[in-house]
Amino acid sequence: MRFLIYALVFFALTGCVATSVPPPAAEPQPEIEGEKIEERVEGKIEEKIEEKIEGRVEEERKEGVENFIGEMVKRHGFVQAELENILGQAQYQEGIIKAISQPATARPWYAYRPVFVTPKRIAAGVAFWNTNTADLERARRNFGIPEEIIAAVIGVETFYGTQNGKHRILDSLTTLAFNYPRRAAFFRGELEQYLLMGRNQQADLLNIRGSYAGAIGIPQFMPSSYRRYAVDFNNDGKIDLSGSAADAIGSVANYLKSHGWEAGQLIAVPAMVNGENYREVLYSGHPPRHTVTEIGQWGVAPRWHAPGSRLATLVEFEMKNGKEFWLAFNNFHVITRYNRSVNYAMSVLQLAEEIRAARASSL
Ligand SMILES: [Ca+2]
Repeated sequence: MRFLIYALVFFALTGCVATSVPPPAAEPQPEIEGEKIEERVEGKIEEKIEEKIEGRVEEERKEGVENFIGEMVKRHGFVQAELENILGQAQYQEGIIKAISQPATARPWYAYRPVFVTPKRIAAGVAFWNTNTADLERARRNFGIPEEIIAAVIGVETFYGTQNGKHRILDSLTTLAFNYPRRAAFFRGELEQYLLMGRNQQADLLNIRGSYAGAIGIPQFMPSSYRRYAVDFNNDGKIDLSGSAADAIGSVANYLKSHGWEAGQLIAVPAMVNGENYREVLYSGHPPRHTVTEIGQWGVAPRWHAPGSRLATLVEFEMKNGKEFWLAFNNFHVITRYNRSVNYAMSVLQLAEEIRAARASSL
């Protein structure tokens, strides 16, 4: 694109010189003149290019929205005029495209941990637990998820509901569904779920806010997860993940339980490795397949006690000087269903342990 702009500027300038600028006098043209022309021409061309891009964005969007509405009417019996009204109020947000297009730089663990496991986040986690003791305890009893894990997930996601995201979900989802071809299918699916969520739960689709990627409320649920796993945990007849800490707590617990959490089981323990064969059993995003005893064949051993018959996998974390290894069990894998990164899962685990320890010593 930049090359194109320069090429156009070059041609435009030569055009100008040939038609309107008088032939060079004996004295050289003051430098400023040339710069001014260049700036003017460049500005105009950039404006034109911007207009063209804007036009294309609108065209793309119009076509996408029309098709989408047609599908929704056919598939779910929505009223066309109602969808036209809602989607007509959605606003394209350039910033959302910019945010999602940024290359995901996977931060190494030694740089990731200090962002999420901080004294502030630990203290706020203790406060969150103390404020919501009864709901957290009920969630543990009903779903088998420890209080500190639920608190830590919410702590990492939104700093306990204080940073739920400022984007209108309708703007996020429509921008990504209709102006981000790379993941259009995924975000059209989420937009579909969002509309169904609005219909079934009478949610105010125009005003729900969340992340630029469409994650909603205190636990940052995408609309598909909202519909499948969110629960009305305070029994007031509606699910409100933006305003109700109780609903958020019950929903996080239900999400983890539904993804296979095993109550009372280990999450991960530090491990040591011997030789290079350990690479064969490194975590690859699948549930653990080998027992702790079997994994010993690849030179891997737990540093803390772990039952030999438990299924485990090996996770490595990048430290400033070398690597740190952990044997991770099914429950660790379940946390990665919330967010696919092992750094994420480990930060939830370590924040949880810090919250539990800090709370215990404060009681
Ligand atoms: Ca509720």
